[in-house]
Amino acid sequence: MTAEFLNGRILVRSGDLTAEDIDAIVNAANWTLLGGGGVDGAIHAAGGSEIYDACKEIRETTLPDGLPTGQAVITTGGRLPAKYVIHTVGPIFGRNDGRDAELLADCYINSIALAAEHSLRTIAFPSISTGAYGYPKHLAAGVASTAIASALEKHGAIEEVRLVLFSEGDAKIFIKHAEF
Ligand code: AR6
Repeated sequence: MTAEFLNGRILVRSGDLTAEDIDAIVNAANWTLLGGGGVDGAIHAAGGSEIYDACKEIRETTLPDGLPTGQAVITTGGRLPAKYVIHTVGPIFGRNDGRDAELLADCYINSIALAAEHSLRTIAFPSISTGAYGYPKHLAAGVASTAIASALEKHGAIEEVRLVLFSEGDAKIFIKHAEF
C-alpha cells in the first residue's frame, strides 16, 4: 500500500526502513545513541560498525550526556543503501508531563531541519515512538503528519519525505489518521 500527499512530496508506504535507497533514513534511537532493539537494532545490524563508531564519537565529543528527547544528530549510513542516518530520540509515551506530542513533533521537525542543513533532499522516517516507547499509533500519525507538513513549508529544498511503516496494518492506520 502506498499513499501520496502534498503533490507527491510525502509518500506513505509499508516496508523495511533499512532497505530504503535515499539520502537519509531516521533512526528511532535512545539517548545513549549506542544501539537497542526495534528499528534501531535493525539499522545498526544492516549498516555495520561505521554507524556505531560515529555514534560513539559523538558521545565522546559533543554529547557526553547523550541525546535529549526530540533532538537529532547525523552520521554516515555505513553499509546501508541510505547515505546518512539521522538519529533522533522519541518520547516514551506518558512520561513527559503532557509534552509527548510536542516532543514527538520535535523529532520530525529537527530531523528535517538537519537534513536541510546538510543539503539533503530526500529523507525516510519510521513511525517514531510507536514500538518500545508505547506511543499509540493513531495519535502518533496525527502528530507526525502535522509536524512533517509544517517542516516542509519551511524547508523548500526537501523534495521527498517517506514514511515507511513496518506492516500493511500500520500503514493503513497512519494513512487513516494522517492530517496532511
Ligand atoms: N522498518 C520500519 N519500521 C520498523 C522497523 C523497520 N525495519 N523495525 C521496527 N519498525 P521501535 P521506539 C517500527 O521500538 O518506539 C529501541 O530499542 C515498529 O513497528 O523501533 O521509538 C531504541 O533503542 C514501530 O512502529 O522505536 C529505543 O530504546 C516503530 O518502528 C526504543 O527502541 C518504532 O518502534 C525506541 O522506541
